[in-house]
Amino acid sequence: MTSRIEEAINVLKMNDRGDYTVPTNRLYPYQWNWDSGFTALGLWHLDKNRAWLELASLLNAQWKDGMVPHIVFRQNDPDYFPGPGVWQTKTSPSTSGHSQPPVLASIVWEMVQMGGLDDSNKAREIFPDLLSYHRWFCEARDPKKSGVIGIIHPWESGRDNCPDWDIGLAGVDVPNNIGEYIRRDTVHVDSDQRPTGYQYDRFLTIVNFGRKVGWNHEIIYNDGPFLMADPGVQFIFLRATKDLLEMARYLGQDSTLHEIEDWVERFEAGSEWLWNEKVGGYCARDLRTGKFSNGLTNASMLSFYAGVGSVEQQNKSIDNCRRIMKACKFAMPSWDPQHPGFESHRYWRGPVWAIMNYMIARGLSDAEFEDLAFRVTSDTKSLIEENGMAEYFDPLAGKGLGGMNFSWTAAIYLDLCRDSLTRDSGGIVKRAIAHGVN
Ligand code: 9WN
Repeated sequence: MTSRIEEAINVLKMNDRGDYTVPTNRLYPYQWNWDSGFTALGLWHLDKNRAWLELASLLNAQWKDGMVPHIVFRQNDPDYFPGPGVWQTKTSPSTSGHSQPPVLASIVWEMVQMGGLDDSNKAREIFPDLLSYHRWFCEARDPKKSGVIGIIHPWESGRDNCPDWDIGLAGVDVPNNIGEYIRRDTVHVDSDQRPTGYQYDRFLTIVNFGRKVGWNHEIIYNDGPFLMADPGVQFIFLRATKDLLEMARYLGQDSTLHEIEDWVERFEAGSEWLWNEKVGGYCARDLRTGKFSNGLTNASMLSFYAGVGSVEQQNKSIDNCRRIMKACKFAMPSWDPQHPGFESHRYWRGPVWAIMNYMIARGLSDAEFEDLAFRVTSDTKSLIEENGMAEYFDPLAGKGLGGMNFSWTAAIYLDLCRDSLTRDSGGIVKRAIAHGVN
């Protein structure tokens, strides 16, 4: 039996498609935005050039207006639906039509801090792209300058079928002819671990609207079928903007400082709109109706990662965090287990995700809740060590779910083992990198 470190290296090699990495074979045969970000972090510990190439290939698909799309389609693969023919973005390469949680600047900043001159030079090369990506978020996803990011599709949150979106999806009118499509995801994974048909009908209705208006983001923001604020994207964006600012200072990008500082101020202030006093935490909220989602998620716990909230708000979030952790064998579930709608095995309605845990643990540690940060990190390690590189995990039973041999789980595991990788006294890592471990 190979060690989990060797297995993680092998997973990244198996999913390597030259200049990008697929999340996993067959289920997700293209390049995804935040997957590539986390994968680059894992790759960095093995091969720095390959890690930078992962980010460069993603940024190669950046739209002229600055958007980094959520999927890059380099070819048409019948294993995934909806493919390029459904999105029809008319871009080269073909892509989907919206974005995903903008982790890129945070990942780049992490790589620069861990690395040397070469890494700084690579970061300097892509800095303008990262800046224009953030500018796009500010303009297209907060055109009224309210300091609140609006997502136009649950897929833009990366937490696709979370109960957070139930109120927004209830308002999406599905036309009668929407029934004429064939899902591919449920061929690869049990359907009780995936979104329902009700949700897919609405996911596609929103995509069809975007295609109809030629992916004009002004129209989509103003008149599209779905517009919600997401604590996940809000806090990941705010943290990434703060990291971009640090990086700008470090790399001497002085002319950009003022603009980035303004964004930090704007989105720190705007985050208050997501505070749900009734629940005692940050919740998703419908931007058109003002209605709150009434449950806590793993994204709610990213407030520490973004560094927002008064002492009182932080204490309330921490009380909830402790309560939720007590109710689960493994932290941090994607939906409050003591709340209706919790399903321990269904995708973003309960399971634990290694990438979310990575960010939550960093935030808790930054805010000096070290005991909680430790619990999240050690649970992540245990889940992976006991079950392998699964896409997500059951927070009660600990079982690995969804796609297996998953790139971002492998990448986070390698990052968690960064000290052993550096030591590599038995040369296991070097051998695994050179030959693979089949
Ligand atoms: C839709 C690739 C992606 C992740 C998302 C995750 C899932 C896609 C899907 O897989 O979404 O984008 O088809 O289910 O929810 O976070 O980036 O791993």
